[in-house]
Amino acid sequence: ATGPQFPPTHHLADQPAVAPARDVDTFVQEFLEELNFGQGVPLDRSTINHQYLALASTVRSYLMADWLATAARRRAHPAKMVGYLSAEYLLGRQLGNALLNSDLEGIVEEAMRQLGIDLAAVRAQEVEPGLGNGGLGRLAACFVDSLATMDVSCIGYGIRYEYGIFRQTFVEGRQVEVPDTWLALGAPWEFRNPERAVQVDFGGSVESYAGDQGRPRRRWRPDWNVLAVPYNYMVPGYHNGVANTLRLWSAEATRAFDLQIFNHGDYAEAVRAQTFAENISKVLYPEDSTPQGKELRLQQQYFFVAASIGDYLHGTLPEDFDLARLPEQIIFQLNDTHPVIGIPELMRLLLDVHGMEWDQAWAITSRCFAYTCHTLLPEALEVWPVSLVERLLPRHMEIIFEINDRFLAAVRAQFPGDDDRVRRMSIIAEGGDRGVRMAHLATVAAVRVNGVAELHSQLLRDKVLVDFAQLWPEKFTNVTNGVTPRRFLVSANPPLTSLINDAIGGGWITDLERLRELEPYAEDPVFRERFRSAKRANKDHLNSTLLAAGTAQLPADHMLDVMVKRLHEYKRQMLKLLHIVSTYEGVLSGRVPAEQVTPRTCLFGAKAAPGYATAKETIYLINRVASVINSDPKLDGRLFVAFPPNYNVTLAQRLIPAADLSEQISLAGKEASGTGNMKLALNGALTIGTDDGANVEIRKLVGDDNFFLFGMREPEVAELQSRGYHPGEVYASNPVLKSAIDLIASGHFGDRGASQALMGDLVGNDRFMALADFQAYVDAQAQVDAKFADTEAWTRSAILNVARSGYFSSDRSMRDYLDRIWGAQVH
Ligand code: 7GP
Repeated sequence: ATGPQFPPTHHLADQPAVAPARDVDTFVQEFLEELNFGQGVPLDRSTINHQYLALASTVRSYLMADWLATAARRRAHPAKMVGYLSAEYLLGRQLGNALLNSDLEGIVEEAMRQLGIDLAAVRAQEVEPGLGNGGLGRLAACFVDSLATMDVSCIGYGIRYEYGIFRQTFVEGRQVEVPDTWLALGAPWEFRNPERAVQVDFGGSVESYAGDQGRPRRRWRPDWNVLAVPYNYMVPGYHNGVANTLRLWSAEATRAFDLQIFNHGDYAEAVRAQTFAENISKVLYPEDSTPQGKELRLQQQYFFVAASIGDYLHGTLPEDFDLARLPEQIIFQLNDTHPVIGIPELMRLLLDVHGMEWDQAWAITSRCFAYTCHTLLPEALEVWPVSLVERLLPRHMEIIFEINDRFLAAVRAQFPGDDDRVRRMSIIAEGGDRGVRMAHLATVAAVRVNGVAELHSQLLRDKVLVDFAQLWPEKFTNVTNGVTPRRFLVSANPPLTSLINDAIGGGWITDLERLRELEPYAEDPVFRERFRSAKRANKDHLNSTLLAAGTAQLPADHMLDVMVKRLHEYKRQMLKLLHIVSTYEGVLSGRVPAEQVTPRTCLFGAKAAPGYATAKETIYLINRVASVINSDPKLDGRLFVAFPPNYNVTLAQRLIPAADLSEQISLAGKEASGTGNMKLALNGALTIGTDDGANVEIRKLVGDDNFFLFGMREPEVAELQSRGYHPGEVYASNPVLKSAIDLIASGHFGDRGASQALMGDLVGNDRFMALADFQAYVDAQAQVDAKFADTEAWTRSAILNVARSGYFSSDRSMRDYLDRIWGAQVH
């Protein structure tokens, strides 16, 4: 091994440049200065928003001290760095996290109390930065939290979208999207760093010229550009004085571009040009698990990746750095295919800007990237039209062709005469509309390719990328996802946190496997009662949040059964809805006496991509079912359906600690991992789930007695698929299922036309086999009811879920990336 290695974890930072005082009096003083001189108001005239901004700025200065100290220490002891490239970071609120990680909660509570400020109201003022869609974006946020906590040198690169994921509202049950104006009331956590702006070029053509000693070379003549301006966010580690950087790029018109037009006196054209440039970071594409083949999206991808690699190469590394040693200094982790255009970008810089020959440039590039795949849906893999890439990034297209030619030559050498294999593996999809398969490009160039749970990684190897796994078996690895226990347990669930602390101390917060020490407490009736009272406190807290949002209250004595995740057919919200409707139909038809129904509140949280019609129709149906069921006296208040709008990280932090049952019911082989499943188990919810994604590992760890498994396994799904699946036959042969579907289609829940269309599609197509798993699901739900009736047994299982979920810390995921990917010394 050569070059600097990753440092051991948990180093304390050196002294900061200016050490903040960390006492209440000083904090009060600093806060008032921010309020008076930063916000320009005296305390008695300040609004909650002034107070929020002043408090955030005050807290930020503490993070800044750590950030300066961390940077100074890293300069003195350089170590290999992780450049995490992600188009999404679903951060959640910053204030609570900053207070927790920098250990300022006590000081701030007392300071605000002395000033007569309502800290809870101030915290509620924060609009979370929703710069991501779902699992992939939230995972990136958990990973940067863990890396800071483990004191690993990392810079997270991404896009500062002016509008994040839309705010979801319901109008007569239908989803209506409202723009997310998260920056409108101020952005106290970021600081703009205009001197480090990077110009990003687009378009134009490529020309040949004679280089050194007359060597023929190529160079890009772009015809437009934008300025990428960095905004830094500090990522504090937990109680360790470390703050890493999250650098999000914002697009602005370049001065030259602007001035040139202004000088021609065309004001309107100058403004148009500016708007055009700024559109690039204007809005997050609200797609989840499907690619958006839009030109603007490719512009976004290249924009942030070119800025990030440029920033690292030409802004971060010392000027005289020998680029041959680049792989010892940096590993760029590609969070799905969105940043994969970075591969030809690095090649271009090494070839065209630094004058290297192909073999040397490739030797470097092919050691600087690793690729994480987050899906199993073939339709979710990005393919960009060659014509588009050629027009937007002509030099990159040339480089991609060259990478492909050399790669396919190697494939032919290994598998002579196997033209089919060559076609399958090519980076270029041939046929009418030629396309660039970004996952293939990533796999060819990456040091390592990983899936996000064991089953997913196995299916990547055996199915999605099987040809590549045959060629390079050592390239493929798994890193099971994880979640940060700081945000999703300590911060979200104070009652459970203090219960755990009382039992086993606080060491688990950075060493989550230590939750195992809770196992014996599952047998302690006093502990179990305290555990239940923590759940009740969380339910009350959730209720007060829902009340404030104007959403219906949840009955306190109900089982809280939650399904929170993006709305997608493969996740099968419809399957859960069918169970709800069949329970209701059982009571209506007299098949089941109401008093035999377990009191349950079924809670959904889900956004649908605005263009995803079936998903939106499903939301509309859930809302209609809710309004009928919630007001039907025949159910005697035993079944309740809640669908609070705008599920986001903030709501997740309230909801997850209150949950009793976690719904993880995707069709086996479709959910890459899931991370909500981990958060819920860690907070003591029992899972009802299929053998899919990380459910497999959760069940293995918590034990079969503490998990409700149901449904087809992946090989059975594949088998049924190839045999031919006929949902209509399932419908016809299962009277309970048929009655539920018929009740919906009859218009009992309103809008008969919409109901019939959705049920028609289900019975006719059922792409994700909800009907095939229906009976198994209903049977498993009966087991849930039986267990819930035995309060002590349920609580025991819930405690064991907490005790055995330590593996799902994102700290462990990061250690796995360090061991299996980032430390990897390759050929
Ligand atoms: C998600 C996967 O659907 C989910 O199973 C996984 O837990 C999560 O990534 C984190 O790995 N994928 C996305 O959110 C997504 O947009 C694009 O995938 C292909």
